[in-house]
Amino acid sequence: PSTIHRTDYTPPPFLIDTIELEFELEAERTTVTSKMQLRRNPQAAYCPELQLSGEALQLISLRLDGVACTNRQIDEAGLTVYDVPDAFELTIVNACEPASNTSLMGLYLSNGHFFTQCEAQGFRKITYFLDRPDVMARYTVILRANKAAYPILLSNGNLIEAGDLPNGKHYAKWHDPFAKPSYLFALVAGQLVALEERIITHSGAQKLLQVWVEAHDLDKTHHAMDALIHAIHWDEARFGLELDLERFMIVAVSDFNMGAMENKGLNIFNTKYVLANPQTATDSDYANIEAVVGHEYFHNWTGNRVTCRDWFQLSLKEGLTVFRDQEFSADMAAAGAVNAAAARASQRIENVRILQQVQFAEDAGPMAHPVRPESYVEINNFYTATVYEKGAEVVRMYQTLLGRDGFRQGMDLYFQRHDGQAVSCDDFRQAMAEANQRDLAQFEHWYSQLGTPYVLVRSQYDEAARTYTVTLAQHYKPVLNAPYTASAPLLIPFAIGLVDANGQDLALQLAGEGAPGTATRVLELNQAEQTFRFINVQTQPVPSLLRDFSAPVIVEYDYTDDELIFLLAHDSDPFNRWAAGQRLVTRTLLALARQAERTQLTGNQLNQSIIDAFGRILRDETLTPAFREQVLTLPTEIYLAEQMDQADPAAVHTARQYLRTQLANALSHDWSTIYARHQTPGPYQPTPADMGQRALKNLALSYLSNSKQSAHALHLAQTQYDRADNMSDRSAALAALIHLGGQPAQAALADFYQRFENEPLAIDKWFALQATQQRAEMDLIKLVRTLMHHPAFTLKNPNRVRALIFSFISGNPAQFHATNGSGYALWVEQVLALDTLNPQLAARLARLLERWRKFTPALREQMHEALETVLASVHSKDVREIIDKALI
Ligand code: HT7
Ligand code: ZN
Repeated sequence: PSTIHRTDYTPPPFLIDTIELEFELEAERTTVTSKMQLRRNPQAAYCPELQLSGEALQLISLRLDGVACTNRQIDEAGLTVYDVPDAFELTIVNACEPASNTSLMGLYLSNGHFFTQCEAQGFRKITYFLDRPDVMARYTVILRANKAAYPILLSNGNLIEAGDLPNGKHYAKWHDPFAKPSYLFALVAGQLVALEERIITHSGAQKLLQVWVEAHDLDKTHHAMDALIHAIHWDEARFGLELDLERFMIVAVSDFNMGAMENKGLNIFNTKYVLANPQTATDSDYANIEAVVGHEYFHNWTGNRVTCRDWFQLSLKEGLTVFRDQEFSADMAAAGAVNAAAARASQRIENVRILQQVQFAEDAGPMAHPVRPESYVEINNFYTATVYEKGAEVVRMYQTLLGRDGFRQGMDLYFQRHDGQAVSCDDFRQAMAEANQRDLAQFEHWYSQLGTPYVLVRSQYDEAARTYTVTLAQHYKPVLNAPYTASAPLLIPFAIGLVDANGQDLALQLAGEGAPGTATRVLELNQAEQTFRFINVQTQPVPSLLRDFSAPVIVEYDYTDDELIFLLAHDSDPFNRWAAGQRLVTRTLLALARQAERTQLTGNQLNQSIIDAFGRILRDETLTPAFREQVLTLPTEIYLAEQMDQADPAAVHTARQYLRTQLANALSHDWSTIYARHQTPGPYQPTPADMGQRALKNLALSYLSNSKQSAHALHLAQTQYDRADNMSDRSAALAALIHLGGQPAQAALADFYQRFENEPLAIDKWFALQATQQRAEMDLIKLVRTLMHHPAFTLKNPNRVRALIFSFISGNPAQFHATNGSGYALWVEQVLALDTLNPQLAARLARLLERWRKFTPALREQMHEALETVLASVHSKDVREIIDKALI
């Protein structure tokens, strides 16, 4: 397979102004007629022939300006039409086979309904086309299908007409008034029902909102609808962006490769990010639904109205839209909270936790790439944490540097200039710069530099001069097998505070400034090394560095344990309070892991002051329950292994279990009190306050089930399981019961399965809870294999595969990395099984071994062998790219 390079971009030789599509929808063989108006692109080099992409299609006929055309050729990449005129009409009739399409790209079937997924390059599996985002056309779509089997026929835009046809068929005609790239095309046909709402937007226009689902799921659509309405109002208020279509539809589908898809006016969603009622969805599900509904809706402007010139610019829409959905979720949480700042901070902590855990590891491995990648083999492999999460941090830094108003002005200029266009990350940066009269040339490096930057901090207090000097130096660490250095220094907004001995923030004053200013200062680090001198500092402070995580970097500063305990207790920046706790606990866990590699961990090996510090947080009623839960949640085993020079999953597991048990026992009285006190009376409500209470209470249950008081924990878990009126409580109780083991666990698992047999998303939880259980005596590989033979398991449903196989590998690294290689054997089998079925999902699974060089020699060798085994039999370019890169 060939590598595509960013710098090879050339404009499309032809443009397509309009396309009329007609579908004869049949499961086995669907016929597509496409009539397109094409013309040569005046901006492009002359090209005599027209090359259209097409995959797995059968060409039935081709006419050019109404005349049958034979001057053409078909190969595995598509259709070439030779010697075409400057402007012409092309009519193509082709067929595709939805029923046998297991890739979930293009046109496919799920539960007997038709769906499409066209991003990034799925449209070419529907018909021959210039399937690239800078070719934007106006679509008119006619769908014809059997009326009884497919009573609902949907596509993008507005419904123009509908009616019956002979032979039990019917049709619907849709027109989308906005030119769009082919990746935003969608159709849905099936037996669906909708929850409907009508709203009036800012300009007074009435809009129809619909959430389409299978009939038995209608009671689970209200939260998604609420989220959609909130998102519409939020985008008007925060960015002045209004819904531009008469109707906006969301459709839920069970078989889906990702979370959701922002097709113009017809968003298609994984059921996991739409369906919720208190019985089947957890608090996290409710929060994720709000975030994903917001995300896809916000794409209507950032992605659809202004789209990407080429796929290297993916972060232009994804980074920006993730930033927007994060801001939306933070505003929503703050609006519903007693302590708005705390609610906002908890959201920020969750966002950063994912970045640090997933993106930092990606950036240090063989798939490391800049936010705007330089090359790819398969674009589906570049829907990554770097493009999404680091991309969102890059956008956030504009706001940190320019202020909220400045950022808004930049956004306004961006839309003013580029509405209806396909543009690049440079165009976005240019709009931000010009709207704020700032030179942001240096900021470009955030798009082109791969790897996580480190900021080394040195500080010096001069008691006589009452000055505190902070030196910031940016650098990179060579990563395994991919040594790289910075091309040039980045512009890093580095937020800092200085905390005095009483735990109070100092009003910061830099040398040369006439008066003290704010407690937090955003220093602009734009050189390799820079020194900042604060004056009028009366006593030696403790620095609070990178407040609110103002840049996606790793701070290196030699905090003592006591300083971290101090910041954990006093920092006014809640994010840094959490970060101090995480630094402390990570340090402790890594020391324990090193010890576990040499000897058994027995007795109490912990510094009592650390336990006391966490105990104080746990008991501090001035802190929100949500925040306390976050501070007392230990870093994951994957994150911890990543922090070791040589990842040793077994040692990490031992260390983490040891610390959990120590914290469980030392604070067992507090855990019991917390458990009793943080019940949520009244009916289930997914409010930030109730969610926080449930999170803390269920963390207490989890710690108690790891404590000596297992009989007490068993009683609490059993009672909670039986009485739960919501899935958060029921699944947390089930997790505790599984952990405690024995007959109660088996009985609860059987009950759960029976209760939710007809709720696939709940059954996913049933698989995931078993796959992620932390019981050393349990052979989980054996269990996973047994569960793979369960009648409810199928490789064809990505949610199910993620629930069982992905959850096991990421949630239980110690067992997956068993020294006998049984985990790797499972991985090889499943990557190869998925490789032909669903290459996109197979590649995601393949990535779970990409960090093999990081591991201890014995594991590394076996992982290497597993990668070579896959390479020998792989078919898809998706998986091949991952394995090739891992083995370089
Ligand atoms: N823009 C979408 C990305 C996407 C996707 C979605 C579903 C299936 C396959 C997909 N490939 C790419 C989702 C988003 O970021 O909003
Ligand atoms: Zn997106």
